[in-house]
Amino acid sequence: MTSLNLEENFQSKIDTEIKIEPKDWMPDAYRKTLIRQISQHAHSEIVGMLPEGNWITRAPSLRRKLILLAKVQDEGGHGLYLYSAAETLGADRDELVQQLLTGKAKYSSIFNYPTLNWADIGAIGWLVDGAAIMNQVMLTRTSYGPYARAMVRICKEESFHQRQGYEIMMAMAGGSPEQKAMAQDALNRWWWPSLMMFGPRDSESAHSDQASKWKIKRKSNDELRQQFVDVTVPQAERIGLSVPDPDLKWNEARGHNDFGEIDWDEFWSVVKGNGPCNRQRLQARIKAYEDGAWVREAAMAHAEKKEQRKIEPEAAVKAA
Ligand code: FAQ
Repeated sequence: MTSLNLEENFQSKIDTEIKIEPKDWMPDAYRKTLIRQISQHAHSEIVGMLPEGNWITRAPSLRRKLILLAKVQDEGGHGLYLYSAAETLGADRDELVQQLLTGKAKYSSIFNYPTLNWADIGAIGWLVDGAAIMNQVMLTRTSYGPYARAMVRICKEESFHQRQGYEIMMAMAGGSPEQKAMAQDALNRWWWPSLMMFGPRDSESAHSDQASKWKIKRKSNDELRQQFVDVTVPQAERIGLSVPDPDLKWNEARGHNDFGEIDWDEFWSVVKGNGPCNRQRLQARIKAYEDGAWVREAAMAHAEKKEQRKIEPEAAVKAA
């Protein structure tokens, strides 16, 4: 087939909802876009373990500690799935990790904000996982098979995460006046960064048009952001908290909430590495990578030994 035919065949599969699988022909740019997005997503899950991991030792009860431990572990698992999905496209996992550690690769802006107290753990589950699900439910229908399938399980787990966060907020909002004030303060601090998770406005989004044609994205950044606002506002009202946006107002004609302008200077500053915790997050990942060197070396030595045993079973037994 000529490259034109290959391209037409590829696009017609996408148009007729046939998933693209690892061994199928795909344009280089499709492969590159997916590796970029999936690896950024993987990095987000791994860096996303840090703000909450910080509170495992300080959870207010054994029950809360167990739940948080399980949640943070789930995020690590999501990262591993996603690195594997990127590998099916020919990406090298070590290279992807190096891109994160050297600051070359992006990860979600949200994880560069600090967790100041326990209410922040509730706010992260409710808002950050809530926003993540909104985006990831769409990705269960993305055109690349391995990414879409990974998202199905990830969404089930994220849904548990969102509920545990909302439950923390519900308990605090229904607690003492001090606890309610902590919950409100956490909502105030996490609301706008959560809206930023959906990315720049559609008019500023460099990748959206092409990603929509390839059905990598099925809803735009602004559509998902609006959906998140519409779902979350009544949840806040139900527990007696108020969303920190004076421009927030139900618009009967649109059938959606109108909401205020995001501080896009803050968004780009965080994306470019200058948020409150960017340096701290990268340092934590670099330290974890360096501290884990012996584990990688031991695993490699073990794998080599096993391989050797397969090739020369007797020599290997003697050597042992
Ligand atoms: N932060 O043209 P677009 C989670 C970058 S998982 C940093 O609109 P695109 C689970 C973008 O990469 C959260 N950078 O890009 C959890 C691009 O840069 P590039 C992560 C951002 O790809 C919960 C440039 O701006 N989820 O939270 C951000 O079409 C709790 C132009 O933007 C995913 O990664 C941002 N917020 O749309 C874990 C989902 N937004 O590459 C622990 C998969 C945009 O040109 C605890 N990703 N940028 O240098 C996606 O759906 C898409 O990549 C978007 C961005 C929607 C994020």
